[in-house]
Parts: sequence; structure tokens; C-alpha cells
Amino acid sequence: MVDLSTKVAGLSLPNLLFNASGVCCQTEADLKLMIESESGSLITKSATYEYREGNPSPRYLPLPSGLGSINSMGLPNEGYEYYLNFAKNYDYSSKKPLFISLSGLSLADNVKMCEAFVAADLPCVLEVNFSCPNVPGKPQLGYDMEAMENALNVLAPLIKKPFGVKLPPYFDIAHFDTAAAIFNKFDNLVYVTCINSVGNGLAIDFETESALIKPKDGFGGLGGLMVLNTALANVNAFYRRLPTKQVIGVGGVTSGKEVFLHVLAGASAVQIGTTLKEEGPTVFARINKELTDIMIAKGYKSLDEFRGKVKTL
Ligand code: RRO
Repeated sequence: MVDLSTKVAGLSLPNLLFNASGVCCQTEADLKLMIESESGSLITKSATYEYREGNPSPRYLPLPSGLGSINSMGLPNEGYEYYLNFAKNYDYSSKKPLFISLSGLSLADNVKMCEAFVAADLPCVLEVNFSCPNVPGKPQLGYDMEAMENALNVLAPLIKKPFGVKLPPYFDIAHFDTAAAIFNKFDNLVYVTCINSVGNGLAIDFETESALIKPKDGFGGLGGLMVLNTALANVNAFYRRLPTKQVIGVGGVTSGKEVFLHVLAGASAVQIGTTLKEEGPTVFARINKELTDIMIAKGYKSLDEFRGKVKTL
């Protein structure tokens, strides 16, 4: 039959699918749903040092015609100690590796959070989010190459173990080159997750002539089908430029077909955001089945047989 298993950061996932950080992962109740689902792993909501309420609502909406979604959540989360506690009590024998997303509002906060996780010495994997587009007054670190390299210079030796970073979408070949050259300097940075939402889109209702979401005059991160091709480009750009590292693909997955495309572009695992938010955790069973059917139809038995093998003309 068909094998959907994969490895990320040295850990085995029974299948390649899990949640995009931010969806179904803020509270223990959310995370329990992820554990009970047919995902191959799970990641927690990006944590800050302190609890955050986030931005005022409405702050997430799906867009018409299955285009995708817009959000300006503003990093609502329970504070890192909550996720540290979850990680301490997590059943690591469950076969689903646990990823912990950290998004400190300063490098000092990221240092304090990483130190606490390192001290706890748990088998979870840290992922540092360099790409939250929605905190008023805080630009995305991923777009400031110098600040990103400086942060990695501090965090990589501190974390010591294999870790990952969550990246914003890049739109210029020069930026792929510069960012990849930075990531290649850090041996224990073993994977990049591409992409976070496409930052600062604006959705306007035609009838009411009003912005759809409340924060930031309606500006928010775009996700879902409309970002698929940007996501595939970023996955493939980093797959080509980071030969000793892995890429986790996220963006635009609504069915097994887009997962297949992410793997062709080079993804070792694939996360689901908007579609998970809209459909709920049963999405993992559906999309695993759809991907299995695609692989059978195409004669592939494992992900390795087509990962990164997108043809060019
Ligand atoms: O919480 C958010 O507003 C948010 C975050 Br931290 C992120 O990384 N990406 C996103 O689309 N929203």
C-alpha cells in the first residue's frame, strides 16, 4: 500500500499532515482535538512570554468563493508557561511528535522562553516564528535580514538541539538567496516552515463598503487557496537552497492535490490552516485519504519517490 510517513528534525511522523500554528492549538482543549485527529503531528499556537488577549474581533474571516481567509488575530495565546506545561505532560509515546511555536515580542523574550524549554529538556521541537504580521508596531523579523541573523546568532547556540523557523513569504529571488545564506550558517537550524500568511492584505465587503476585519483598519494576513502558488514557490526556493535542511510546506491546502504539489515542490511535511479552521480536525482523515488515492493513481508508494521532483521546462 501507500506510505505517508515522514521524518522532520529527526522525529518520525506517521503521516505528513498537521495543523498550521494558530489553528486548533491555543488551548489544551484545541490541542486534544489535534491529538485525537488523524494528523501526523501537532504544533502549538505561537507563544509570547506573557498571556495575550490579541486584537479586537472580528479578527478572522473566511473569504467568499473559497478564496481563503484573512486574519489579524494579534498573537492571542496563553503565555509560554502554559505550553511548557503542556509539553511536560505530553505523551511522547503517542507517535505524534510535538512542535512548540515561540514568537517573543523581543529577542530577550525569545531567549527567556528558549532557556526555559532547554532547561526542561523535553523531546519536543522548538519552532521560532519570525513572521507574525499582525502585532501593531512590530514589523516581521523575517523581512529584516540583519535582525533575523542576529536573532539566530543568539538563539541557535542556546537551543543546541535541532529546531526550525517559521518564515514569511518572500517575493524576490534576491531575498530567497539572502535568507537561505543566513539559514545555511546554522547547523542545528534543521528546517524552515514556508509560509506564514501573506501579510497585510485588505478585504472589503462590496455591499457595505466596509473592511471585513476590525484590527489595523482591516489589514490582515491572507491564507488559503489564494496563497497556494506563493507557498509552493517559497517551499521550492528553500528546498533548492537548503540542501542539508528540510522544508515544511503550508499555504493553500484544501485537498490531497495541494498536499501532493507541496511535496513535489520539496516539502517533508505539510500543514493545514484555513481549511482546518473551516472544516475542523476531520480534515486530516479526508486529506490523507485523498493523497493516498492520488499516489495510488500515480503509482507512488512513498513520499520520497516524488519529494522535490517538480519538473521544469
Ligand atoms: O496571531 C496572529 O495574528 C498570527 C500570527 Br502570530 C502568525 O504568525 N500568522 C498569522 O497569520 N497570524
